[in-house]
Amino acid sequence: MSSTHDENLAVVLGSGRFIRSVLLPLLPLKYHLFQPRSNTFLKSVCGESSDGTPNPGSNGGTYEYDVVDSEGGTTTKYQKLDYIGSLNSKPSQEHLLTLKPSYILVGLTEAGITPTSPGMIWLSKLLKSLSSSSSSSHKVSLICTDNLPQNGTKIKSIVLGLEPNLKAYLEENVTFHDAMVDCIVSYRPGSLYSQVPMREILPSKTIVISPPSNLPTTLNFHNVSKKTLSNEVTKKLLIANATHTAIASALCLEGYNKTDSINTSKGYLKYLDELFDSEILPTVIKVTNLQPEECEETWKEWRVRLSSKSFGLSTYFISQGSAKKVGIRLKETLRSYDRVGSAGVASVLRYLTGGKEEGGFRGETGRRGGEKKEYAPGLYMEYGEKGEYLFKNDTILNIDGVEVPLPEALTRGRDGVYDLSAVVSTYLKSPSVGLPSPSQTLVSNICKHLRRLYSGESFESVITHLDVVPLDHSFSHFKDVVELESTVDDEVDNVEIIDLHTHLLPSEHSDKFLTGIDELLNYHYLVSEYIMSSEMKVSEFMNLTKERKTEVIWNELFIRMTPVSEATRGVVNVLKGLGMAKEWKERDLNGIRSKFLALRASGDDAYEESIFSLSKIKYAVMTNIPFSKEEMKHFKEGTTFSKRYRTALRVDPLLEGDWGKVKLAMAEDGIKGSGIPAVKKWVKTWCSKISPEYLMASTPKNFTYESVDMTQPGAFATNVSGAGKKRKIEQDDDCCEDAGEQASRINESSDLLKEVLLPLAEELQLPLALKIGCDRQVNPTLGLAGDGIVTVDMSILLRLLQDWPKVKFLVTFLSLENQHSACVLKGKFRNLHIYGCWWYVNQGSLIERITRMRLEMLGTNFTFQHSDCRVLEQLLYKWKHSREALKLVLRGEIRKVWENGGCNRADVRKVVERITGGSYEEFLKMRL
Ligand code: FIX
Ligand code: ZN
Repeated sequence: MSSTHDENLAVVLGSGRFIRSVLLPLLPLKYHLFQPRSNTFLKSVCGESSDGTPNPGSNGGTYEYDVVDSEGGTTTKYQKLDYIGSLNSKPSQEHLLTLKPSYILVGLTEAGITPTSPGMIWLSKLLKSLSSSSSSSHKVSLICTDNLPQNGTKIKSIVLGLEPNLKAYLEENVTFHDAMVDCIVSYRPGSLYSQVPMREILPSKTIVISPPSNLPTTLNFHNVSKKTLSNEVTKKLLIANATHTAIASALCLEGYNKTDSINTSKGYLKYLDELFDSEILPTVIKVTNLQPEECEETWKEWRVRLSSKSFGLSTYFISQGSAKKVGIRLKETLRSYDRVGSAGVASVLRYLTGGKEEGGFRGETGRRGGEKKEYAPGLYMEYGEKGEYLFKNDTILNIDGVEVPLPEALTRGRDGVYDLSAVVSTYLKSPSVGLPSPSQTLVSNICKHLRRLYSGESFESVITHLDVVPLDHSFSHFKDVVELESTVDDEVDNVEIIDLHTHLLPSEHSDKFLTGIDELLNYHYLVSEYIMSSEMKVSEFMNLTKERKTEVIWNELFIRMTPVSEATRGVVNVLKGLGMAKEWKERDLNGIRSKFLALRASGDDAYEESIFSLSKIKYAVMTNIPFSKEEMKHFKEGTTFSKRYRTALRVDPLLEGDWGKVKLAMAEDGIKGSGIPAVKKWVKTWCSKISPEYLMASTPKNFTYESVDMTQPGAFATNVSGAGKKRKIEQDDDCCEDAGEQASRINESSDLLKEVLLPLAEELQLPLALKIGCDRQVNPTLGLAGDGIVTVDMSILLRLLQDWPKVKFLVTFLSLENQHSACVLKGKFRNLHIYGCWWYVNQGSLIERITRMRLEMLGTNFTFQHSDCRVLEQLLYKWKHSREALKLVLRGEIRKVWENGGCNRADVRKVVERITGGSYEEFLKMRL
């Protein structure tokens, strides 16, 4: 027994699998280990006497653990202990107090870090005995491996609570390191009491501690500053652990009991990638000073470990406590993003739905029965016909003044006894999660996914089609037409819309950000309306300053005349919506100008956000023109902007075959060469820079597309990517491998559409958005306002759809007649999605007519509208007008459904959500 201080002596409190297989082997120390409660480990190392008591551990012993490599190979390793005892036994307790260690290693699990746990009580006694010993100035380091934020600091405060007199001694001599630990540890299958740890190869950041200790920093053990530790903790919690929580319960529900089953479907990892890219990464960057690259690195490393076929953890085991894990690991993400993460939360809640039973709560996967297995002490899985499992819960919700355990509240929510959204919202607000005011979208998304899971739909199907609205039996059928109509109005008014084509640019692109009354009144729709009635010469008008143009348009269209057109009514609507009814009434243009300035006083980004939120627009797709130097400079500079905007690459000159413009833009971007490969490279560079939702162009009046007969001599050289009649539907033709080689033979009369745009759309899996039916510059003196309309030959689109079955086409038309033919085509081609009522058909009466026709012909497989806004505030009126038209259509159409056999709010919501963006997002994801 040592009575003097030993530089290499470590007291180990706890005998968990992690500390045994990770920390002890990592440090070159002599260990005296104390089991806090039971003595099973002690017995397994030292054996037991005939009366069942463990042999004394004074001589220590050796234990085994397994290390699994990436190939699945297992190596058994051995770790020596100089002493092993139990805090239950008097001799061990006495032995502990004789020790003078330099290190105290704590591995007690979260429940053990409390003032009443034996581990903490004996730790305090040990420190007290050290403080009163002759060598009390000897330094001691305490390292804790329990997954608790600021674990060292927490332990220190517990010790001080138990032994307040130790304050000065602890300050002077004991360093309580905060630590982050990271290593997946399971147990050797079949080992008694799951005693033998089985761990993965140590990851690079296995243990990170702060403040730095005098132990050497190694590849897996890091001494770091407080700041670095906090970043490491954030990365682990919000990236690695968050994705674990978002999938573990779902795996249980699908009947998988090991995490490596994540590989059974491509959908799981794809979902986690999407969660990381679209929700976790933006959140982490926002809430920390971490760079995207290091977060991506963390996800990359974790992703490999998570999907390692050779190392799976018990999904049931790790789903324990997930009600709280949602709070710790996913809350930040859910605060500002909710689309993907909400599915993970729904899977947790579905898993935690159950009824009280002896020993815990009983849930059902409903998937399979099987052998009863204990996954944690006293907790079982699959012990019946319905994939039952027993789980613990300590989250209690206060529902209408009554305390109800979460599993029971969820069961009642599922069965319609409680309002499910009230249960979900109470859970999110409860201390378990701690989101004081969860957004409505978050609650409704979680409920949406949860209902689908309750109805028996698999998690895989839910995440593949995130935006589907489930059948909801908790809503009853409409009792009368009044209720039906008011529900339709309510759903249409409140749906968050995806605006899939606008000309808006974010406030950060300052010179391109259009806002305020002068921009509103200079809109080209109003310019053309003004010029048609005014006697002012067009050239004279065009030469006026913007402010002067505003004034003449105001006087003519808003004072001399009554604003009855769609565009003029829109301006009045904006004024009303932004609190300028008085100024409108008094026709006070200057008052309006100052009010707009005042609205922007708190910053353009805040103002911009308020317009999006007032208009209830989820996000708007921009039109980003690589031919515009001024616009692209913002992307080149990497200016960041609000997530309310998404990008689209506008490439009209490629469609028009305008080599001149293309070459000029390429030269400006420093691209050498002018052949097909160079153009492709240029477009690809922009795609990787701005990550567009789609490529887009509006077709010129004389736009044609001829299929090329590939049997003709030379056809292959000019159709390297497979365009032409040979390339028919369902034909999986990969002949574009050598495109680069072939392309050198192509000269500038090459067809940019067939040889660049369409092949690239296919290669990059980017839809091609076409706006068809504009007759540009029928009156060129009017500039933007001088474009007309043309009805086009629909066989052109037909040929495109036939020849390019792997390219998705998003198409809208200007001519009413074409709209009908488009519906017919959509009924034949899955690679077509029609959207919006554009420009000359963006009028209430026409929107109604087109939308009704589309519903009748296509169900909900279309997007009813896009705004084409150029000025921020137009979002307010364009969408208001379109929502009004939609309400009128749906009141009638839903009524027909209701008269047929009844329907409810969920049925209305499904229609509304699909045609205002849901179908579009589904189309983008669809595999052709
Ligand atoms: O091609 C387009 O994207 C059109 O929307 C524009 O050219 C047009 O000027 C417009 O703003 C229509 O609303
Ligand atoms: Zn447009």
